[in-house]
Amino acid sequence: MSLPIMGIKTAHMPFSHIEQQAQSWKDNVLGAICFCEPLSDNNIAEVAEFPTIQLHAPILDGADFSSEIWLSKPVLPQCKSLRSGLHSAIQYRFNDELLFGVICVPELNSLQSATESAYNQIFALMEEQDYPYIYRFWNYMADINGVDNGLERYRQFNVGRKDAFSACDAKIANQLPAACALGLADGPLTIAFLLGRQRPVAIENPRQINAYEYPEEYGPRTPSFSRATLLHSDQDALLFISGTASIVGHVTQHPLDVLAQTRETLVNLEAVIAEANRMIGKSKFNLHDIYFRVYIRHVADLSLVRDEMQRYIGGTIRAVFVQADICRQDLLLEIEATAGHTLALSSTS
Ligand code: 3EB
Repeated sequence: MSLPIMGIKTAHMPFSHIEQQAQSWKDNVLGAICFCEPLSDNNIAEVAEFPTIQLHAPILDGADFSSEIWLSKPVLPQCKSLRSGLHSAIQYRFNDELLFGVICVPELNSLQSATESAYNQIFALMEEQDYPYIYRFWNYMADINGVDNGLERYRQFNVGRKDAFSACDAKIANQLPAACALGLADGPLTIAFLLGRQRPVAIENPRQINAYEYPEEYGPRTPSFSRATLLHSDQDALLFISGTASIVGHVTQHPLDVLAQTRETLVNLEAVIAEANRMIGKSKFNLHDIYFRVYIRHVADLSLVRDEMQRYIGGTIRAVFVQADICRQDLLLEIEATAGHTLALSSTS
């Protein structure tokens, strides 16, 4: 049996703290997903030594957790240091097990073609650098509920993404990574992603129709994502939970009731967590020991959502609350989460 030789972990902090970290810490950073509003003067995405997406979204609460940093965790001293690369518009950083990348694509013709182009570039990088598995996609776009070119923009995104997947070899085309897709006030299509060489397990939610099987009323192509991806070794497990909303079956529940949507979303999160625990055969994951990112459509709903989460979960919750638009007009919030936080990966060689 192979020993774990490398690992991954996350850190959360306010945006302004990243720069102040020691060089030895920065050397292990694969990449970062940062929320800041107002957009900070120091545009870290341009100067950082690691791939970073800097998202222009109002932080409503939890600024201490507003930047998510993915770090490699060397297990043995002989682990090689991280290296960086560029591929088309992608900036990436990698070791022998993991690759974190970011890409921003301006909309020259349509959001649909920008999306297809972004995903084609990511899939080409996967082939070129031989990181065959996708663990997580984070997708951000302007005006997600707007309509142009005759189709709602989120639906255009789904067409571009699905068409890029379909054009790939089955090895990529059949994958259903964890994902989120949110609307921001402005900015280009911005995507962060994490790839690796260990096969993840795709988790679905028994309360929900699988997103890739949604009926046609939600658009001409289905969304290519699973409810969570699970990475596990003998010692450890890491769970990436996709953006989760108040959907049962394929139908939005409680369209005008943010409290009821919050509860329904938490029940969905619990269902996804229960599936992950079932898969690894123990109750490793729960709603307490988890990092949440909560996207809220209407700023005024913050205290209702936050207090309901607090009441439902109890204890101290680790969460950042940001204003963003959700991909269905009737959804008032979406919650994503990472659980496990650290993982020792087994050697693949
Ligand atoms: C849903 O369950 C809500 O298109 O990548 C959640 C997570 C949602 C990911 C995506 C969309 C996506 O359908 C929306």
